[in-house]
Amino acid sequence: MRASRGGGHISGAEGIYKEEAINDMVSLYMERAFRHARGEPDMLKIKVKALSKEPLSGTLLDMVTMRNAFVQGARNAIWELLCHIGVSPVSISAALDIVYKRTVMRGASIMTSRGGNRLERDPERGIRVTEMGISPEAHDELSRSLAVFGLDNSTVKEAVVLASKVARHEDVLAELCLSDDPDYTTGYVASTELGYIRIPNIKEPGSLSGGRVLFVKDSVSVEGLIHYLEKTPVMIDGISDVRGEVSQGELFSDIAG
Ligand code: WAQ
Ligand code: MG
Repeated sequence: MRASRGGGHISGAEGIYKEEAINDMVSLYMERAFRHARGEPDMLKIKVKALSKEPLSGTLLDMVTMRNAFVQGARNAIWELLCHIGVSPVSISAALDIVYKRTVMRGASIMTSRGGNRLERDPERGIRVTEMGISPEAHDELSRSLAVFGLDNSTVKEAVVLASKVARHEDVLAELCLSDDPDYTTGYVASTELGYIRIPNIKEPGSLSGGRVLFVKDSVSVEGLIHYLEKTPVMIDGISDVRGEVSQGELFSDIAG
């Protein structure tokens, strides 16, 4: 689903569903688009497409929430986490400019981890990750784990499924995400190595900025990566560890250890 107003991005969503669930999903997506905090769309597109091949299987990233009260603390944590993963200062700085900018892209930017070069063909649009889903069994297990922390909602579940598909590709080192929803101020840094790290207060309430940056190896074959992100179905069928909130000290000592 994609909703826009005057060509500007309002809302988007995608998933893999059983045929009998499609009607319900289409209504849910429409409801979501027409009640979006970014405003009322003047165009809504829904595409329903049969999978062209059997999905690859994937496992969810481990999840944890970092305790954080201020935007500056979030920015510092993003620097530390991405540096640890091996992303260069030029790339981190360029990525922060993208996700904190007021105008949002519909998709993600693909950035080389060392050089900070953007590889998406259309830098205004970005690359939309599609064809990812979660099996009903893994979904129910994830819901139960998240419910313990009051996090059993579609925003969190869709984000971790997307991040798990992205991280699964060997050329992806990390992902940075800020919701573009003015009311949603939690973002994340994700990587195979560190898992999915939720960062509260990553932006000020009311802020219209948001975005995603995928940090890739400088040697990436970009056509292959884009094909994977847009056209290779991945079904998450294994769930991982879900932890609650931990202090930054605890998190960074776990990472160092
Ligand atoms: N593929 C690539 N980029 C996307 C996609 C996609 N499928 N969906 C969204 N984006 C980009 C786009 O630039 C949006 O402006 C930006 O990401 C944010 O999208 O654990 O809600 O759908 O509490 O607003 C993360 C935290 C929430 C969840 C993410 O993103 C949690 C979120 P949004
Ligand atoms: Mg949004």
